[in-house]
Amino acid sequence: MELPHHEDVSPASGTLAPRTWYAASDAATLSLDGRWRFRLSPTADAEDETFAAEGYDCGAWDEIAVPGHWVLQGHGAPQYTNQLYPFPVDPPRVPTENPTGDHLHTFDLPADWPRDGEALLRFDGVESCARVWLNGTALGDFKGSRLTHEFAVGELLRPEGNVLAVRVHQWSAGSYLEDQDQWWLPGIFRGVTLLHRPEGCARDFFVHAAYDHRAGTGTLRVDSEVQGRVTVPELGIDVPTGEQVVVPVEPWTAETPRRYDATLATPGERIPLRIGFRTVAVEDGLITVNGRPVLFRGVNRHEFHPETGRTLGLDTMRADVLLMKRHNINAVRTSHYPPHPAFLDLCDEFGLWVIDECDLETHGFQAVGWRGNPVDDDRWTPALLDRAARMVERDKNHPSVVVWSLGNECGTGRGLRAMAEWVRARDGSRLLHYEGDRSCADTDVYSRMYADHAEVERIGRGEDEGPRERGGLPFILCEYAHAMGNGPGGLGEYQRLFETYRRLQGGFVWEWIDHGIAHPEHGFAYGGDFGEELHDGNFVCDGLVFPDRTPSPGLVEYKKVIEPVRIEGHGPDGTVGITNLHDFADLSHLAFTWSFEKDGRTVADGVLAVPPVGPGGRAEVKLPPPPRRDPDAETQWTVRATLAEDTAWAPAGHLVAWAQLPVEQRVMLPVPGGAAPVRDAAGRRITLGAATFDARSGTLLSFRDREIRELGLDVWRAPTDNDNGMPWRPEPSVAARWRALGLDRMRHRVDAVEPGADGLTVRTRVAAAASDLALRTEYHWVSDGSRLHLRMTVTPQGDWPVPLPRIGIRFGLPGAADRVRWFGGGPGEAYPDTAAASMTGLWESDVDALQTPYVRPQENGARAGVRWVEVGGLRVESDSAPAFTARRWTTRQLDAARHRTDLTPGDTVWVNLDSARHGIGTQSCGPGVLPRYELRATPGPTSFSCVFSRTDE
Ligand code: IPT
Repeated sequence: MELPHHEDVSPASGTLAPRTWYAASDAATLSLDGRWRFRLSPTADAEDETFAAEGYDCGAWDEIAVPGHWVLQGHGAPQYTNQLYPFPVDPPRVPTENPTGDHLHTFDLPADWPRDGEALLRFDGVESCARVWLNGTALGDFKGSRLTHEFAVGELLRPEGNVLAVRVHQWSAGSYLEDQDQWWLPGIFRGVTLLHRPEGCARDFFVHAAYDHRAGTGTLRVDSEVQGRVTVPELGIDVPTGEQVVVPVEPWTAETPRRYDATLATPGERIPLRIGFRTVAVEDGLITVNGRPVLFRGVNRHEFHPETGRTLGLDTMRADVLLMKRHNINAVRTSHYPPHPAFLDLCDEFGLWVIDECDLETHGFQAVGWRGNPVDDDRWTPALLDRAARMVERDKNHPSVVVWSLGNECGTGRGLRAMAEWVRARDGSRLLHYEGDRSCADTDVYSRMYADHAEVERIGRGEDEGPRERGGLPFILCEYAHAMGNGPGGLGEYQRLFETYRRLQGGFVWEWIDHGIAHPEHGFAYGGDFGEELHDGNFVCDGLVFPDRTPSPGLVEYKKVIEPVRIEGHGPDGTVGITNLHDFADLSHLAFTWSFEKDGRTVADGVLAVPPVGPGGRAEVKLPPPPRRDPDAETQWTVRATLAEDTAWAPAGHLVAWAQLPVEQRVMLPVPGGAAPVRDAAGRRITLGAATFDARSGTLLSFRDREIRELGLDVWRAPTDNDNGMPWRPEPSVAARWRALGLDRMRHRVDAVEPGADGLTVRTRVAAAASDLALRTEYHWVSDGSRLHLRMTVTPQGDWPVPLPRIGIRFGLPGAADRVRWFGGGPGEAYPDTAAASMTGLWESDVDALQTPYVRPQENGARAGVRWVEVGGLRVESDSAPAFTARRWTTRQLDAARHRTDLTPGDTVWVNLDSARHGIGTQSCGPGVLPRYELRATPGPTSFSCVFSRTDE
């Protein structure tokens, strides 16, 4: 049986050979983007092809925006799977149920459209395949969703009433090659353009621009299919194409993205070029650019917008690049397909190293033991080579692209080798990456994903086992630090390894953005919210920015961890070590300042003179003598490095790096005392100073007329995505073990309420049904009449087999409690292993702004290292620097919610003060919490104390 084109493994018919993507200065182009007519059918052959014929009446059809995905425009629904194919695995066949979108667009040529030359019709992205007709004539068909395809259409064009017809199937043989972890979103999702091509146009050209760091010279040669001249006025270059020229230049790097304006003039057109000179190599087992090893502080970027899916405007691409640059990120892996070409222009312009990845992933074959994997089946090799060629040819002239990646998660096979050989033969000036083949037979770098710290350290030391060829290769983590929900934890420890071992050249956090789809009921939707039969839930929301591109705490943490300048204090004499961690830039672009703070308030500040240390260099500078000592205050230095001048990506004053150097800690809080507990006549209440307790349960009821609810030990948190672990792993996650022990349903038994001369003691046993494990808790209350002091001691009973989520107190403040002020870590949330960016200071917020809007609700929003906090008229001080959260819902409600919109504020603000917390880790895909951040219940006991007073009297 002959298969229809969409089920055929062949990549395309009728399309032109791939070539570089560019805009010519004097060529006519006509964007065909806009409102198109649209008809959706349930199967590939429900409708015949007469719609493509001339004179077809599409009056009854709908309208749709092109570029766009029809499932985000009211036709059908998106579907999310991570690794599994959402259809039976029977390559290259696809299901009969195959949503098919017919598109029609009528257009006129502009009056000044040139009559000479040729015209091309260009599609920059169609998922998953297209068959195209112009004015009733079939042009051909193609697959390769995130790749550019062109047809020659000159002879078919007429001045007016051109009819473009495109049939798009959601599923095709190509879908087997596009099993990336993301929403399945069919449609013509990138632009459609008509390009005039004058006679004598360049068609394709290749800019070879290398940099010799020893000589300080650039070597330029532009190869062009059609002979022409290359001019670079600033460099005095004027040479024919194909001729090599060597001149002194400033090189391009991601830190110093220097480009030279140039022109390629062929007989038919003038093409503006922006040339960046740089040389990428592996030397002595290290990735070098321009002779220097580089460290990738990277992210994996999918193309995503919460309203338009993978259709991105230039403003969105720009927003991504600016956000990355402002957060010290210097590298992007275009996971897992070539991005819109305009994104690479931005990377060239602003400076980001790019791993450009081919549109290839066959992960779903893993579920069937890799049987039939297309990358190991010669029938598919032409399709693989087509994809490799379309990426390399389209993107070859971008200086930012330093590495080609064959694809992601395809297992291994001959097809990958064929791709590698083709890519190397075509472009020897870049490195080759593929993570899925541990032998590294075809790659220039040893790349892994989610390896834990200990293994990365072994690799760094060169102590890892493995094939010999791999031993000499540089190492990167192409994915690590899974940024799903609260986290990732453990970033700082990875960075320390990268900075310690030369072989470790950095990594790429997974991933840049949460793919939550804007939804009227759910806020942001994730897998399952569209009724998918098979889906992977919120695993699609694992980014450093929320769907609307607001930075998550994870991004703020990453910015701090990867800061390109390390500021360290050395002891009391006020010497500060400043290390320049840039690979190319010296420190002259930064301005350093110091401030001296007393209890969070700046009492003096000034400029810190730092020499323009070169890359890798270090300087020791001296802070001024500290202002007068004050034993009653906590004092510290804060040193900041900010941009000295405006840059293309941030204004002068933008904070790049900082550090705080503690000078003096405050002496311990005095424990008030004096008041004796008094039982009321009815024996129902006990008063202690200004506090009232329930005489039977020993529960604090009010303090200085402020009602307080349910104050007591709390050990539970609404599990984070990392607590919940990898859904596909057989061993139970830490959250599952917590629930099995009943930590989410602990009950408090009152064992004793003991008024005594020095205060009130309450003893409880906190335990869950069906378990003999318990936490014996003693509350000791004392008061001087106006302030109230609590000392809580928790002694575990039995052998607790899991770390506890938290140990602390929880209480409810009914009524108005909106403003929150604190002295401690801020402004954002921090957990034990995500606390690098937490800056000690005086902070203020309202309760709502304390919540971090993770797409799937979970533990969030804790502020760490709190010396005191004021909320709802209450002030709580502690010298054990607890963390606090304040919410208008309970932990139980937070735990039960699936979406943010499930959370409705109640009339009580629930406050937690934790003396100890379990870390976050990245076990949603990767290692769990490092041992030093685990909260071990056994051996105890632990104690915590704090002092309550009022703020509003
Ligand atoms: C890895 C994938 O490469 C990536 O696309 C994404 O799915 C990520 O995991 C998790 O979010 S593959 C995984 C099996 C390690």
